[in-house]
Amino acid sequence: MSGPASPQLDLEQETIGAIDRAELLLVRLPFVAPFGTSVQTWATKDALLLRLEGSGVIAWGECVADPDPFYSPETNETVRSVVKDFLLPMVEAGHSLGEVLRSFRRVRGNAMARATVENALLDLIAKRHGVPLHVALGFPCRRVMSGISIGIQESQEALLDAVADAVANRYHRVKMKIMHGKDVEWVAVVRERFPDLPLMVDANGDYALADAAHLRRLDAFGLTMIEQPLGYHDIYQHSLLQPQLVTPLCLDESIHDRDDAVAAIELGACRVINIKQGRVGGLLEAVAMARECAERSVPVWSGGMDETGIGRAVNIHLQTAPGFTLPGDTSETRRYFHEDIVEPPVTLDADGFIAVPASPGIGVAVVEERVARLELARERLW
Ligand code: OSB
Ligand code: MG
Repeated sequence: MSGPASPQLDLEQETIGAIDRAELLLVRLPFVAPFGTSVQTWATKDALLLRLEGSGVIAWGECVADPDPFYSPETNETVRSVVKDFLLPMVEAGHSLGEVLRSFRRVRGNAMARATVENALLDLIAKRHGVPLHVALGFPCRRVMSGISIGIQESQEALLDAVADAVANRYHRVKMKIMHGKDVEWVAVVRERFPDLPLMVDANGDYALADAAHLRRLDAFGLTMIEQPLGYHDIYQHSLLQPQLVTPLCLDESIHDRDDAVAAIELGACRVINIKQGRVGGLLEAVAMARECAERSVPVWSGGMDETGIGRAVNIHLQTAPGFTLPGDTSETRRYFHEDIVEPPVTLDADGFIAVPASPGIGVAVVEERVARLELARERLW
């Protein structure tokens, strides 16, 4: 939404207001095709959703955790427990958002749990003001770049087909997952067929520093970056690997907050950062992290966690913030789900861009009848 300049909200000062009902729901959406990484293959998206209802507004927060701790130590079950027993009890109607988020700092780690609640509160506040999230955050609308994350494939032919499809749909860049045994040769065949494609790889921590010579072979392919080659919470060893490579490193799993991002940059552990709002504790930390990175001339992009339309919309609003200068992992809904729980689905325009939803809050409508059909569990907390 562009139009006349909207009065910028002072989000910190916004009071939470009455919440009449709070529920946690677990929904299961089958993926169009299983999504494989070096750490796990997921056949369904099991999303934990926080639904808040207050003063005639319904707000949603989507947790980006998985049922398992294979990408992140947090799981849907740990998030459920932390939201229910610690975070939601800190949300008081008379408090400001700033006060609530300050009390959340007492909860160590558990960033995905904090993000679930924070994002739902931001949706609530934005909807109460009748403005889309990006306006509530203070950012003008801009079209968002698209990017696709192609999972580990059974064969090089299947990989080439998937890349060809992404190119035909005008995605701005392609990321392919790699792992031991499916790396250098697999990148080589893609690069040979698509010499000019902006291409990157993501290893999800499958390598060790001892693999440096092997990883150096990737320098031949002009990749835009190599994402998280080493351990899932390492920064130091990445700082030893980066000088051995021409290709920029990008950190994902290792970065939990602004301090991690600054440490990684200052130590030379990476030259790009993947910001997943869920992994870093919510939209506001993600925006602040992007600003810190921009001040250090480090480009960032918005990662994805195969979110339903709720989290996908949040990621799109996030990319209106300064610093998001690279295409992220935001791709069309139809690549993940035959039927999503929101309308409308994310689509690409003729130039491969994504429009920012213009309706209040997350800006997409949750179809509650579909949620009810797909739900595995529902628990009323308030
Ligand atoms: O490492 O970025 C990752 C999905 C699940 C867990 C980890 C990752 C991913 C993706 C998919 O790469 C991003 C997306 O398409 O949403
Ligand atoms: Mg990643």
